[in-house]
Amino acid sequence: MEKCNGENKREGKLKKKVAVAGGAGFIGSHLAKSLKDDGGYYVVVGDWKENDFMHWTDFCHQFFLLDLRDMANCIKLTEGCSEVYMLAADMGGMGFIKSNQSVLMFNNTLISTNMLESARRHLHTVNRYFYASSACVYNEHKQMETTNPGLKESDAWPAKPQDTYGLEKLYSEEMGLAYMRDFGLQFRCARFHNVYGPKGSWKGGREKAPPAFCRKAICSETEFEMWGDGEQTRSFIYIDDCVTGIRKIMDCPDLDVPVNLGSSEMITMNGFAKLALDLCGKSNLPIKHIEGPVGVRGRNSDNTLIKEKLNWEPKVRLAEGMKETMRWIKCEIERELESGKVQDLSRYCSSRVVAQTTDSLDQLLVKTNEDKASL
Ligand code: GKE
Repeated sequence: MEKCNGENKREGKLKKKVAVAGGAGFIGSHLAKSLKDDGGYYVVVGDWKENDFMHWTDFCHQFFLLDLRDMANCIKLTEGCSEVYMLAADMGGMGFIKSNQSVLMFNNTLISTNMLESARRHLHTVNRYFYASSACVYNEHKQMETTNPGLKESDAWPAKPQDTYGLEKLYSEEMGLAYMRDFGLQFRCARFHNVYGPKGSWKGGREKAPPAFCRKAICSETEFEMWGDGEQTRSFIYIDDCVTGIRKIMDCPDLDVPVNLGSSEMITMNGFAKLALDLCGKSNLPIKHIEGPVGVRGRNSDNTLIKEKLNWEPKVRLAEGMKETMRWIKCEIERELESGKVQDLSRYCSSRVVAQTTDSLDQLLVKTNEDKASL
């Protein structure tokens, strides 16, 4: 199904056409909006779902509701583009990636390989290709201590990612690098370290710790539920920094190896819960530790390479970014209360672990046949 705005189509002739795969997702939609607002780009987005918080005309000029597990759809999306940003993935936080390993591996392998090969077929127009990788590629043995000094890019090898989600990302990085060597595709790649901010998933099970902690801090009255002992550490990158970083990496003439895109401001999850509670004026609420998917013990971003190559690193402090995220999630919850969509906030005091189903696998041929009918 193609949705496009005629006026914007005319405008497209004067601009650089770029594709954002997964552009209706959290990071993709913010990136697409930044390119659109820039004024010099005609932004085409392809995704298998619409954005939950924005209308497509807010962030792109043309929107294709397409299943990117089918290569014909990827070829259509990338046609005539000079840049391709590949952010499409079936993904989520620890409540999702740990319990959905087979389905994520199947879906993401198809999307990543199809998108890359589609860009190769359009090499006469595609100058650069960006691939969104993840800190999940890193060897889990390098993440056993809470005092992680920062993961260097070389720490991904020898390979031993904790989950299949990270293994697929690492394989797709390598495939992009091989396409660059063999076919001359200009490949750029960033390893995202837990991106957060307004207009991202904050409920349902796919949400990562930052929105989950905001939601729980807003809704909890007696205790704050936490998976694990809370001593595990992470760093989080604010969405504006992430978008700035992607654009700088894409524009850099000689950054042709995967690079960390993350903050080096590391925090324990207990400290992070305290930050969220402080922002809600609930500093004294006790933390209740429960069983749950905890992931690696300690993770932080070493920013030596990005600083050397771009003379830049993410700037937004965690307290500042969380304030914005908290404000937005508060509004979402108030809207749900006013509309009667939710009456009892106690359901938001816990996080869900999403059980794996084969629904998306069973949908594959159905959806792609529907897409073909509309091509
Ligand atoms: N999501 C979530 N929700 N995490 C919680 C919760 C909760 O209610 N309570 C405690 N945690 C803990 C998790 O157990 C984990 O130890 C930590 O917060 C961070 O969880 P996360 O944000 O879901 O995900 P991770 O940083 O462990 O891993 C994510 O890393 C990214 C890359 O850095 C992955 O889920 C990937 O989605 C992603 O690529």
